[in-house]
Amino acid sequence: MHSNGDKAEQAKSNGDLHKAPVEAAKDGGKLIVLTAPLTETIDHAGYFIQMGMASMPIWMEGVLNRKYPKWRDVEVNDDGSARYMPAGTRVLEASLQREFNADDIAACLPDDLHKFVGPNTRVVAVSTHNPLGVTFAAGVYTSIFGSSKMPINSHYARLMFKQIKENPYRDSFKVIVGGSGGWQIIQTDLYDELGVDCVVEGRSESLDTLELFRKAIRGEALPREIEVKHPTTREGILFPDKRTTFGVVEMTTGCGRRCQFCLPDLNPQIDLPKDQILKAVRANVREGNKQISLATEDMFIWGQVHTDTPFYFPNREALLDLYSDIVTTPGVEQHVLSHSTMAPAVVDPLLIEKLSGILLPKSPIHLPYLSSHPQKKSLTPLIGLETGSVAMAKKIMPSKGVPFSIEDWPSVVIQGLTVLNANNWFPAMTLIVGNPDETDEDVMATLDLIYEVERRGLFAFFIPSIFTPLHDTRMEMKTGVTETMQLTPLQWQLIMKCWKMNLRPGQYSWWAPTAWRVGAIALWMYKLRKLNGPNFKWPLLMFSSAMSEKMMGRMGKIYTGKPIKVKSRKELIAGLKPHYWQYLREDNGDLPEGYAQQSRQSAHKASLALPVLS
Ligand code: B12
Ligand code: SF4
Repeated sequence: MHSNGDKAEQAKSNGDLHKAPVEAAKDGGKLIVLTAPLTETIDHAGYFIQMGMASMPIWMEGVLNRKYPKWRDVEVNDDGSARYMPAGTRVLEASLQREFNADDIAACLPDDLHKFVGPNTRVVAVSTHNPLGVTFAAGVYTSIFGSSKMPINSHYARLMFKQIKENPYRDSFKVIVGGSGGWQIIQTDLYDELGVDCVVEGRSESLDTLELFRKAIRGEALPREIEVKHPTTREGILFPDKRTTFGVVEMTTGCGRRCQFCLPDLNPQIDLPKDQILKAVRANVREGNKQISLATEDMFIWGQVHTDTPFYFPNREALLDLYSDIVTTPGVEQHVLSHSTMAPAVVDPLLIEKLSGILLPKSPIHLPYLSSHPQKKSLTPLIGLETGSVAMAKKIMPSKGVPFSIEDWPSVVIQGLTVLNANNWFPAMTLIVGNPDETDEDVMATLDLIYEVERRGLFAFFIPSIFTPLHDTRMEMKTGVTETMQLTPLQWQLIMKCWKMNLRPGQYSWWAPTAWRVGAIALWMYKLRKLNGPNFKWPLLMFSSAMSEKMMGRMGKIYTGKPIKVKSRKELIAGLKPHYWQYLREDNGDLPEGYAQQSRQSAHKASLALPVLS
């Protein structure tokens, strides 16, 4: 095993492909070669580097290079294949190995393609998460920064496609693209420019995916786009026996809350077997990974899918057991949370407290200004806030807060965040700006909620993004704001207020201050005022703290928010439908009036139903 960092990557990453020493593929190359963009494969600098690369334009790459001079140093195996690859590529590899010989398949980084692609190659399969940067959050920030709208990740994805297109054997193989970002190629119709033959939407385990590869190997024409089925059972999901980027191991698929804009929610709700998860964790450790992250839309549904209890009442014991076995697996030194929802923190605060005891010691994230943990550790799951407007929430995500009513969404957010912060969880919360039909009142309601968070001294990293109608979702045909120029003063204020608040713990979210504080006003004078229009001016001045918010409010330049009525946890619980009471945990307290009587009656009924022993 060695690192490929010191070679001619710098030259190649600048698009200068011909300066790299070219070794021919051994024995005519592999039948199937798998690859993924370099920027989606790296994992040695933590999650945030990839998120930063998705949002920062290519002209800001120097900022990253200074912060992480070695970010390109990816480890490769002795034969030149990749030591780690994004989980999607690894599952694809496992899926193909059901049909094809492992020796006929190689997974490598784009710069090493020439070592594996030869006259025998019939398929180059690409897995990509976000190749063109036209998704939530990623698009908006690059367009705010202007001139080159190309995010760093997109630059590297395009470079990979160029490397494949210019391969001397290009005529003898097909290029098949898959992964959660494949739809971006379909939607922008960049097939020819990128040299892509076919985009697969859906999972590699599908038999239709295998048939597609067979067709390509036979040299038959492929459809431009194909939708393949998602497995519907736990057994249908495969687990790779190799190392993945960030040690990503799947935990669940689907979600169940049915938000209208959401793509993963369209997948079947499945929680994956613990023994398989642990096997994949051990495979990562065996291959040198020290970090693990369980991929999920909502970690709290695991252990409660298709049971007698609704999935939004977490299975405390199952979750504690799973996470404790993961973090105590020998060799696991770091564990990072992926996605979750907010309501479970209100439903079961004790679960959060107990999980913190298990997970904090292995968290690599330190927030010295915020955390009360002795080593200042914290947990930062990604949680969707999306809007603070109940009217908008009813339209786009009526079940986001179940078991609580969506009418109580702002209270669920505040109470949930209170529980999380008390246990050193400081989530990254996404917001959607410019939803279809969004009114000034909707934006003001979201600002009210953000100001309430600030007033209560709570903390989350708020990540606003502009509404993107994701292909295949229930909002696919809707349009919201399409250019930053169209943003209203209030929408701009919301975006800039969120970032101003994010900067409070300062240098510890390195990419936010770097990206946003670098001469905010100078940048505005130089180019942003033309690009983003007059509505940007006062929000930017507010962001840069050029004048106090109070003063700007008095001048009528910004909206300073109004206090909102927040229900306590007890009040939220009291508002639950009585048939949900049976799922409450008594040790969390705040039980509704009449609870004791109801549970006595259920216990009595249960005892009558017991068989009589003689
Ligand atoms: C872990 C994760 C991350 C991690 C690590 C990513 C990595 N490189 O490994 C981090 C935190 C860095 C990350 C960042 C981002 N992410 Co992310 N992430 C995820 C998450 C939770 C799991 C991804 C995963 O590994 N799943 C498991 C694997 C097995 O699934 P998979 O990749 O989809 O692969 C399957 C199929 O797609 C298919 N397949 C995959 N490749 C191929 C190739 C071929 C040829 C074929 C036939 C099939 C195929 O088969 C596989 C299974 O069999 C997903 C949500 C989810 N549950 O999928 C979001 C998700 C993919 N991310 C998302 C987003 C928006 C982002 C960001 C843009 C967020 C941001 N603003 O910063 C960035 C972009 C990063 C970048 N490099 O540009 C969105 C995708 C939206 C989209 N593209 O349309 C998702 C769906 C989350 C969401 N609910 O919105 N992410
Ligand atoms: S809670 Fe998140 S994952 Fe679930 S449906 Fe809504 S947006 Fe999708």
